[in-house]
Amino acid sequence: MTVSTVIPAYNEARRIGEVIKSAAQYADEVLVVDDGSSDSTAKAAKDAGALVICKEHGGYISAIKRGFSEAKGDTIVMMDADGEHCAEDIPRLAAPILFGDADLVLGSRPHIDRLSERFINWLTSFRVKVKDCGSGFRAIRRDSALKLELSGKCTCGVFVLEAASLGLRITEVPINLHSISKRRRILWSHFQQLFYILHWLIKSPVRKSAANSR
Ligand SMILES: Nc1nc2c(ncn2[C@@H]2O[C@H](COP(=O)(O)OP(=O)(O)OP(=O)(O)O)[C@@H](O)[C@H]2O)c(=O)[nH]1
Ligand SMILES: [Mg+2]
Repeated sequence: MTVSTVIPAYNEARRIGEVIKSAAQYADEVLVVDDGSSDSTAKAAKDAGALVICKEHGGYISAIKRGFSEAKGDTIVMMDADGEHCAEDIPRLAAPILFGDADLVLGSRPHIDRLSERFINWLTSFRVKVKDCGSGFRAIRRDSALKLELSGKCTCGVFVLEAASLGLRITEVPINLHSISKRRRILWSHFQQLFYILHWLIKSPVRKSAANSR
């Protein structure tokens, strides 16, 4: 079984090199999807040894979907390029998939700063009982990842809800966060995201599935 790390990156030239070097210690392949950064993200990623896909701008979801289709590993770990995720957590995220116990493993953050994310979490938990449905640090079987449509402004809530509706076995593992100096902006897109989440809440069966916690 092999592990690919898929890193969507947009204007992350400053931090991406370190992220790739640390991810490469735990993954067989490190793939970066850059869709039109105006800085030197693609060059920094190549210099750090990643396989870089450059595409036309399409946003975060289109970048991770492209990463899913290009990844060679049986297990894909999605990870952010801004340095907040700790590469040392990759083996713990991938393990339940490698052992055949789960199809999707969510990285559960020690704290969720944004109010909008906490609200999305609460809403999502009406269908899938998870502690953190908005972390971008997740592991998923490649064949499962390729089944996801992922409509929405981001993956918050919808990733887990769609996965549950496909019958994927979902597990959560705690992750650590590096503290990075980055201003937390208000994600206005989360207001629009609520409509996509409501769509899945209405569409998916009433059964409340619980994710296993490790
Ligand atoms: N390719 C691509 N990557 C993106 C795009 N938007 C965000 N990303 C990447 O997706 C990851 C998550 O984006 P962030 O801006 O960190 O989102 P976040 O973690 O929810 O928000 P912060 O709390 O501000 O860090 C980062 O690696 C970004 O570079 C995009 O339009 N295209
Ligand atoms: Mg981030």
